[in-house]
Amino acid sequence: MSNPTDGLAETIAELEAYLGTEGVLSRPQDMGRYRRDWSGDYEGTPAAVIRPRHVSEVSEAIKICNRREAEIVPQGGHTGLVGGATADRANQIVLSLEKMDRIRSLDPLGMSMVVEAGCVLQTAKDYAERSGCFFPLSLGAQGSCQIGGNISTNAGGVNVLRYGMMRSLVLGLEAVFPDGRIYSDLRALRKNNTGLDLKQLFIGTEGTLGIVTAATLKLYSKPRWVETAWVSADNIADIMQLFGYLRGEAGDFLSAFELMTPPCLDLALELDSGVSLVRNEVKHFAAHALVEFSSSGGPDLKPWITELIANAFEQGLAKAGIVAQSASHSKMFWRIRELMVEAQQKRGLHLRTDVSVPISSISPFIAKVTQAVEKTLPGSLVVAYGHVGDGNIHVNVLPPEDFNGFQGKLGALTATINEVVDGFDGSISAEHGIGITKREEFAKRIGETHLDMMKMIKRSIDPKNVLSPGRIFRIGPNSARGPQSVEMDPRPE
Ligand code: FAD
Ligand code: LAC
Ligand code: ZN
Repeated sequence: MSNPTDGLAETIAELEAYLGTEGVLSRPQDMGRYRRDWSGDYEGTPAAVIRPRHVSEVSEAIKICNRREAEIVPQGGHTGLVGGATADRANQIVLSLEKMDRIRSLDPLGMSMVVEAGCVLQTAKDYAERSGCFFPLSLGAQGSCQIGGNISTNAGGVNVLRYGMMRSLVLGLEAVFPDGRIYSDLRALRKNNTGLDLKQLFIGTEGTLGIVTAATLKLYSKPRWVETAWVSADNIADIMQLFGYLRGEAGDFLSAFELMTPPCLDLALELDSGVSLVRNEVKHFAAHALVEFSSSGGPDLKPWITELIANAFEQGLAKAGIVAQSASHSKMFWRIRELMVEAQQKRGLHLRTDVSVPISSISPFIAKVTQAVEKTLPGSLVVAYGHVGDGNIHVNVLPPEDFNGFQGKLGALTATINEVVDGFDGSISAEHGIGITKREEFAKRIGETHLDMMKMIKRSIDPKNVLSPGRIFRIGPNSARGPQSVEMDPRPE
């Protein structure tokens, strides 16, 4: 068995000869943003960063790495929250997709667009909009994350309720297998039942089975009417009743339903004092929902939505509420949602989780998990929020003030939260994936058959375990290259 660092310099030299010096960065001082992720929780200097410009270059580069058994970690916008895109060993080569960022085509009648993996999500969304269409994936990181990263993590976001996760937005895919073979089926077919749907191998598998290089994305009609409302209630149970009511009445017009709890507003205020306008009006309430309704045609939604919200007041489900009266008003609501995430990042080390439970269990789940966390670490702050219309809650934990031992508590807090999730038959990862962070907790829960099958697929596609090694699960002693030599400490999500 070869030593993983044997021949690394030769590998990099061969990559340089093929990709040119522009295509290969090997000096640590040139690697800033490739070394450190958005959260700042993950940092690792790779042996090199390669930046292919074309699928053929990706293919050739992978062949070189595979032949020499050099480990590759694909990287998009580096906004993933489970440590998957950061080199965790010094011998790894980061493969950045950023130079493959073209929008190849858009078909307004077929409602599809072909986009390269390195295209930033916001750029793809803007392009679709300029063409009179709509690409619905929407998340706080959309200004930085890339289509390839969204596909590899099967990203969710705030409009899943109406449009589904990334998996349901991918019609076709181009990707490179670990042996360098190119899989290309970018046909924009809505129906195609011809055997194994190979593109699914690459969606949500976090770069472990191949590198996504381009995709045909499903577009929708551009929303013509978008109404946004902020609704506050006495408790989370009422907010969930409100969800049931609005979903029943508004059906498909309901495009987002986000829960926020009081700490979320306080956090947003830390970054923007303008937010106090909203906060002061609603600060006495224990639960808030940011609700969006949209339609691509038909009559103006506002009178109807205003009536629905008024009915919710009459039923006692809402205690304070504002239907946005202008685009800037609605922007302010969404800004609170974004700022509260940013403010947590600025606070430094904290625990991020990304769990789901059945929608009907959300209220008791949040009550129970909050109690359990407070018992595990008295004085900590639970920040519960998220896409409750999909049963997906981020139960984050901020350390008590002036507390220095938080790193040492992360394992216990994660275990506490996940145990409560288990009690509700939930999932420990609803949208961010497993990466490295959740690997051990995932391993505790996965069934033997499921794990065996995943390993079998990984071994048959990547027998040398060169691609994204150690992400999602470890390949054990049966692997061609033996067990991984470095054990990672679980880090915060
Ligand atoms: P990266 O972080 O670069 O990579 C993520 C994983 O995919 C890694 O394992 C990497 O190796 C692999 N990968 C990347 N590109 C490729 C490729 N081309 N081929 C193969 N593998 C690849 N997620 C949600 O689901 N919903 C949210 O609402 C949401 N909100 C967020 C808000 C903020 C502020 C932040 C920072 C993150 C949020 N996320 C959310 C996390 C989310 O997973 C990412 O933002 C996004 O999908 C990752 O894209 P990326 O390009 O940054 O990928
Ligand atoms: C969110 C991300 C963190 O929903 O998933 O804010
Ligand atoms: Zn989320």
